[in-house]
Amino acid sequence: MKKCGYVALIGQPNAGKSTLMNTLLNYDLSIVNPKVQTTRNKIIGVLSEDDYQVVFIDTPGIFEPKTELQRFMFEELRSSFNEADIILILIDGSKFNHTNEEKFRTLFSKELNNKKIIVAFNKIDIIEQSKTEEIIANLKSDFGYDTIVPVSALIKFNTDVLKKLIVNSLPESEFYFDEETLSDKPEKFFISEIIREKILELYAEEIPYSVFVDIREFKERENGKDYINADIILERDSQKKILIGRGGKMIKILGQKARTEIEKFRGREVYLNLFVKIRKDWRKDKKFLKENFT
Ligand SMILES: Nc1nc2c(ncn2[C@@H]2O[C@H](COP(=O)(O)OP(=O)(O)OP(=O)(O)O)[C@@H](O)[C@H]2O)c(=O)[nH]1
Ligand SMILES: [Mg+2]
Repeated sequence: MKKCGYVALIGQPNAGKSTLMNTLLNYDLSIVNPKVQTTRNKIIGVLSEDDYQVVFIDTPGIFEPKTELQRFMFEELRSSFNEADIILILIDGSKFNHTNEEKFRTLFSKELNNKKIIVAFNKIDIIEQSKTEEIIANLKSDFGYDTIVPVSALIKFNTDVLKKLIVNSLPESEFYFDEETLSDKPEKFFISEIIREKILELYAEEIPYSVFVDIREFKERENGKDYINADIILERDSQKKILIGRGGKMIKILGQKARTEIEKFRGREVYLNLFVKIRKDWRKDKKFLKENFT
């Protein structure tokens, strides 16, 4: 009998959930960035081998939602618990905080009840070994975790051991997805994420948080380059100025970087047109969020 199951990656913002999913998939599916709250949606990544299929769910690292957008992200996280056969809790060992971990356990005590839990203790490449051992011992005694695997998602250390453990814990089941399937999200979603990733890299502070990328047109053309029109939606006029830059310098760099990455992802050339628009305070706008996020 084959094995198949859903594995939700859950953890504090910046713990390395998306990095770990990409490492386990051996494919850069989910965007990664040093800024917190990079991931906004739950993103499924499917790993298929001959006799097993792991359906990872990357989730947003958000536990105390404040804006409407964050409430949406929190719902994405909460619903992932129900879908999961295994909860993979990711802890950023370099910033371990006992109080936060306790809050997380309390917040999701119901959802965690009766679930198979595996803990990945991440970023051990930048932690002293004695410190790692000390925190792991505390995690075992304070929270009753019995399976804790020290890893580095970034340098791919011990991640094979973690993968084996996950596979061993999968329920027996037929595959849920075709073996060629990588994700449940359409290509348009990943194109918008690539543009957002480049914005996260190029701009400081508030811009990445205030941006929403809408792929308005995506034409695949057999005898020519693919054609993509994307709206970059911001919250205020002042942000538009910054995004475009003096004489359009910044948006040109953004366009080039995004296009190169999209071409890598698509394996073919594309025309990419970017349009900057304002939708005042969209992060607080329930109607906008409903239309664009669900
Ligand atoms: N040194 C080190 N850095 C890591 C490791 N794993 C992830 N990072 C870095 O941590 C930062 C956050 O990684 P992400 O994968 O985006 O974290 P996340 O948990 O998905 O974050 P959110 O989506 O914002 O909740 C990035 O700069 C990664 O390169 C690791 O094992 N070691
Ligand atoms: Mg993430």
